[in-house]
Amino acid sequence: MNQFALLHEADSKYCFAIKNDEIIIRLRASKEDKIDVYLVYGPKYEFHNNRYKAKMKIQYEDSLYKYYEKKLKLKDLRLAYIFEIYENGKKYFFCEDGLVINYDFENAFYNFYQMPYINENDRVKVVDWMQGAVFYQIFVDRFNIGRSSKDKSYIDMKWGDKPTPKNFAGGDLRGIIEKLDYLKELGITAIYLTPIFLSISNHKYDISDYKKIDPMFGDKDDLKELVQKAHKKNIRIVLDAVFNHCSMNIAQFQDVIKNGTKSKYYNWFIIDGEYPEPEKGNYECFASCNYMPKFNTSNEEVQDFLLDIAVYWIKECDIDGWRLDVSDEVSHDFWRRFRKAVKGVKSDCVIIGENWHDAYTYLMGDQYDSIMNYAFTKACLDYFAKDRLDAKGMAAKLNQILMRNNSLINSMMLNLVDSHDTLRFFTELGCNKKKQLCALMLATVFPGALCVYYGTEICMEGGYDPDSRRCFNWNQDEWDTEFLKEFKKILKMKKDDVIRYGTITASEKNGLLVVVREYKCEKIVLEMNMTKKAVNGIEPFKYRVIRKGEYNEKKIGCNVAS
Ligand code: ARE
Repeated sequence: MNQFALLHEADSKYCFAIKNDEIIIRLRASKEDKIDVYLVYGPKYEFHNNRYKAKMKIQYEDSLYKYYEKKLKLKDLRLAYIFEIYENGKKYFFCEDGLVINYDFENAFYNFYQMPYINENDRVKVVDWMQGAVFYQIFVDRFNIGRSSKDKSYIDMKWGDKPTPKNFAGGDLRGIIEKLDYLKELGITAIYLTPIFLSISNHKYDISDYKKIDPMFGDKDDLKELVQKAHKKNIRIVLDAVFNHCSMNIAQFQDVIKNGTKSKYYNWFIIDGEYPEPEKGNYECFASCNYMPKFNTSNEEVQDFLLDIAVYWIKECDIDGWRLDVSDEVSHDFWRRFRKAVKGVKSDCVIIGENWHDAYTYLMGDQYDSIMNYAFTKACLDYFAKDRLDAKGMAAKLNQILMRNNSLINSMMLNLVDSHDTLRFFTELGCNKKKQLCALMLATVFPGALCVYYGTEICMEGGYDPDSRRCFNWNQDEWDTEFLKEFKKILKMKKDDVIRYGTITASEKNGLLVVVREYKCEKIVLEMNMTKKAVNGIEPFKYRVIRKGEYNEKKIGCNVAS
């Protein structure tokens, strides 16, 4: 047995409460080892004479490891446990002392693993509506121009012209309100808007007043109306919180430019020198964009300022969540306060970080609920577009991604294949519609929420920013209605309990990617063929979905024919 591969950590993604009296325990082992693993557990204060033993099941397998899992319902919330491992008839124990041949249960006081107590407020809370949500991401300037009397003189491109980094097409909040029926019909349950507050750019990631909606997009009443009308249709609204940085035009930064160290806002930013000098770039900013000075989020005054904004829009307009821009460059300390403030006014308001990398330390229940799952995006690129992964590699990759976090967090992940920051996935695929449907099907069956970038449903194309931000094409004569029909069918599946709450296994069989979701006595099996020849009746770039209930078996989402 490869004992170096064995891993367990108490109070982590390897041991976490899913309810007040239910926990999941995981053990990592080498993929090569042929072993049987049992969990030996009991009430902490009685472990020496009152124990149970349960077999653990392999639930995940990546390229190096397999992960055993066991769910336990507890009567006593103070749990002691160790692992009993069999290899070639030989017995071992794995405990806080590592791998041992004998374990002295009579004197087991120091070296068992433990869940000392399940404290309600330490447990990860699930935002129920996130499980199985279908998000629609809108880059506001490019979705739709509503009927309004707003000053349109800023618009400097014709709807449908090729976007440049700086031009304005005129999309706004009223435009979204007018398309709510369209979105409802598509199967959307939440909308994520890129920033909408006062800013001179078309993307509005450089904000100069966080309490004012940019007049290009509308006003507070428009946002209120959007939220109210969306709520009536059971659609939630999530806004973009740009709290890492602001615009250099914000009053506080301008004050520092004028008064330097004498400004009461000097410590709101991170400046090297008496005055910030944009030409010199002697202050921290987003990437190397001088016009986006970085907030000093370790400063409590800055924290208070930003928390006030976060709470303001929930109270004023009843929004349902925040997507956090560049969240990995903002302090954990701030996000902990942010969570308390936000959940304090609306407990099911979702918090979604924009961390492109492993965000485990933000996802332990005290900061965000979810992140934009760019690791999933990358896996999809490698499997569907770039031929860098085969089904076996893809299954291993998906398992590895799932093992980054506990399963409650996985059930709220925002899975996406593209966004305003990437090329359009359809373009990455060389405009292959079959592959696009396969990728969207996988993203639907995968645990969590799905995020659809506006225009995906009508096969919009686009290269890197700004090309990924083209105007939505409202000319229905140019839509592929067959594709749209298939796409809607896929989205419908997200509502299914087995997809919302089920466990997942991902594996490879005969070159097919096989994803199985199980919940109570329901089971859904997705088989996908990305090879160049037909396998088990599934043509290349096609999939088959079979639902297996307790008493029935039927095909529900089958597009096996080419
Ligand atoms: C503008 C130009 C770009 C140019 C850029 C830099 O349009 O062509 O490359 O400036 O000079 C917003 C606008 C952008 C604008 C940018 C700067 O939307 O159009 O770009 O402001 O003015 C990293 C960050 C991640 C960030 C991406 C873009 O970690 O947080 O880069 N995403 C958010 C938003 C953006 C937004 C900003 C941040 C700034 O979603 O829309 O840009 O507020 C790897 C790394 C990631 C990296 C990722 C992409 O995977 O690990 O960390 O993300 O690549 O580069």
